[in-house]
Amino acid sequence: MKPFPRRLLIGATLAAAAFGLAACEENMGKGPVLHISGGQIEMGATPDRPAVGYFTVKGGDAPVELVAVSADLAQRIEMHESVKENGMMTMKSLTSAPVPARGTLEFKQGGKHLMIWNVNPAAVRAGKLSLVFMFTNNDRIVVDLPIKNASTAASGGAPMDHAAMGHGGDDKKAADAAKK
Ligand SMILES: [Cu+2]
Repeated sequence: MKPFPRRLLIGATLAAAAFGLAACEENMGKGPVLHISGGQIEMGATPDRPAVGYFTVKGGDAPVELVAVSADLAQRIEMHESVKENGMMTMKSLTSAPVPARGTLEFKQGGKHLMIWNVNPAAVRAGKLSLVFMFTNNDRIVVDLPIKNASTAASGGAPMDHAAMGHGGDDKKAADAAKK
């Protein structure tokens, strides 16, 4: 007969001591747990442009705030929000973002987003960046988000299309001139 695993015994004892058995069982069963449910990083159109990060956080039983996101393989990460002010879209930087209890916090295009400077080429080659999400309840969640190349995302990988992307006006002028 196998002995009961020691690790499980310790875990159960600690949980029972901290929360009482009923709370523990409820949590282990179906209670929501704070987690990152998905996301991606889109590289800048040119290497000097920051990458942008989007993701979804699902809340646990209690409301918390996301206070920082960091990565070993990036120089700097900021949380931003795109907002309309006097009819103009601007970005402001965020020091925190709320995750409602049992709710959702979304960083998505046109809203909250991560700006990521100097993603290490090793991460780009690997196609993913390991991010650390830090919350007010001291949870630290590490998640690998896939890295998408801006040029492939926008143009199906054709380098000419990529080069033309930021210069639509000029190209049209050139095309018009060529017609004459
Ligand atoms: Cu931004």
